[in-house]
Amino acid sequence: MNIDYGEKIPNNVDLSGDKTLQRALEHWQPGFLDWWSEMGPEGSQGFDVYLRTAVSVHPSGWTHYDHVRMPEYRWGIFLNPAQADRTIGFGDHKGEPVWQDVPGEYRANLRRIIVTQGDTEPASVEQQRHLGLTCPSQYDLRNLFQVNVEEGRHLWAMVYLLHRHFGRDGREEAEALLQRRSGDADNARILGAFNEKTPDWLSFFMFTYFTDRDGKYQLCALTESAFDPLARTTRFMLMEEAHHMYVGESGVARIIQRTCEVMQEHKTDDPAALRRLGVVDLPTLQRYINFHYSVTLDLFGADVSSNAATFYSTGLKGRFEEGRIQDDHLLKEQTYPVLQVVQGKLITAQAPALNALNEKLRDDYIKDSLAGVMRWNKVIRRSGLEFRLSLPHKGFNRQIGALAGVKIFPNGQVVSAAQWNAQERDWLPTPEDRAHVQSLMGRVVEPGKFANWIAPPDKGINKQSVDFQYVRFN
Ligand code: BYC
Ligand code: FE
Ligand code: FE
Repeated sequence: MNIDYGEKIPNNVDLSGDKTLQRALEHWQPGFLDWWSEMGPEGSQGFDVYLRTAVSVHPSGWTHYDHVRMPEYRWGIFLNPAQADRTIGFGDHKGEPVWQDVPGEYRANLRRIIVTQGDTEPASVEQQRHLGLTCPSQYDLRNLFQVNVEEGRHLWAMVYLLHRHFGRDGREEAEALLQRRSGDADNARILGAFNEKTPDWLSFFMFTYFTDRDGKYQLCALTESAFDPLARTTRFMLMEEAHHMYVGESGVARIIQRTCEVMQEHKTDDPAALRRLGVVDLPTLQRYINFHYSVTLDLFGADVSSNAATFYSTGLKGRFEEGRIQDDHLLKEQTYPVLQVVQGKLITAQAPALNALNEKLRDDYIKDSLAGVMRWNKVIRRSGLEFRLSLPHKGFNRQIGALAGVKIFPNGQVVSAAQWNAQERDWLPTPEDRAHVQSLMGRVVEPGKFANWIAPPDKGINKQSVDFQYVRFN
């Protein structure tokens, strides 16, 4: 299961054993590299960056760390080993052997899922492409680039499936993945959150905390897939994902830490004063949480969705930790609670469980998201301050599903458009908030130095010191 780096496209799928496929992917590769140089991290071309590269898919030793010239990063194709005799765990085909090829009748849906997953990966790189110019430290710059190269590799993972299993339309979809652009008016990325801007590092950390976590949950649902190549590739992607969420959680925690230090030192919680002192005040941080959390909740799709029911029944996409759930894994009889607004009030209705699978995955996600917010609050509590961060109500600021368009405050109160408009500034980042955060963004690249608005991390990467030279600028 070691990865062959002697090949033009590093892989552990015996690519050289299928010359036609190898040629097709080698044909796609220059297009990918062109996309990377046009839309990948700005100004990074000559940098040597201390990056981890996958050298095996074995959990105990899959990483290798070294300085890599950025555009020479070796993107490759890595699948977890096949599990012998794996059977389908849910839906109408439960108990049958998993599929190594795509059944004709599920081809369109599988392609759509793979394309949607694949589309988010380059989208996030595009969203983050200017951030290197305003990094708060070398350590953070290195983490940004690590996330970016791995999202690039996640695109490769999906493109491999498209080329290998979907013939000509797969190749066309792979091409289209390089054509769409985040935020483009004519050719946007597929899902809402991936067309938003990531203009500053607070947004970046919020994105990697909240939106990469959608990645975790969607990938977990796909590791259950009856289509075994998808299950195996998403399982490996998840190993990389953990670091992305760590970058987000620890990044936000370090911002909170620094703000609390300044609050204590100057004995103030006045946002205007704190802004003058060059840190992110906690109410602004809360508004960024509200924004990124609500935009990410939309990524789970409509609360009641016939697509979700079909994906599950046909074995394409399971639930989070399907194997650990004690039920019939068919869900024909069960119901699941979903929120609705009836006569201006939020009520809980019961939907058929099969149709409510997007909502179920969203609920699993919410639990996980909350845990990190509690850890952020510990940072504040340890500083002896009263302020507490929270997640807004599930219905806050939603654009997808039954609650789309309904105005709901963070506390869950359904309000009129007029009430919403009067208070929106308290709940979502204002242009002034964004301008303030933007004003903090300088560029700090001296090893071991950090911008004023963020505390250093507790530890470096791969047991290196915090002041290690993570990036050589040449
Ligand atoms: N924005 O029946 P519904 C990651 C559309 S993140 C815009 O609920 P479904 C990463 C939907 O397409 C993980 N449109 O849809 C993170 C449909 O359109 P049509 C990404 C949306 O299919 C950070 C209609 O609304 N992976 O990896 O049940 C950095 C009806 O909706 C949105 C996946 O998402 C939206 N937010 O559910 C890098 C997994 N939501 O057909 C990477 C694959 C829905 O009416 N995707 N629509 O025109 C899926 O499983 C499903 O497509 C979704 C949507 C769960 C996303
Ligand atoms: Fe990814
Ligand atoms: Fe990620």
